[in-house]
Amino acid sequence: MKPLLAALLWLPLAAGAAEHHVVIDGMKFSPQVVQVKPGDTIVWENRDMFIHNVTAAGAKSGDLAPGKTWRHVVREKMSFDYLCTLHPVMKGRVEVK
Ligand SMILES: [Cu+2]
Repeated sequence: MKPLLAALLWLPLAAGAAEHHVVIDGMKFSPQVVQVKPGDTIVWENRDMFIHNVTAAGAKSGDLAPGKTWRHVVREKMSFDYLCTLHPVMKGRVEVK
């Protein structure tokens, strides 16, 4: 994504924006479904002993080593499914209300 476009899409954290945590452990995302609002931040934390990633069309964490976290600000009112491309059975969903 071009820097200008990224800047235009970036929304300051509005009052009331929340932070949601998804733990990656035991080859699972939990909670598997997270419900958020635009402007909220989701933090994925890899507590597993393996490398995992969070991958969707508009959200790509890159590979997360054990102990790493990845923060993602939800900018659009659009729900999406994601998976770990290293272990495609690992799936999750972000529901944006
Ligand atoms: Cu994985």
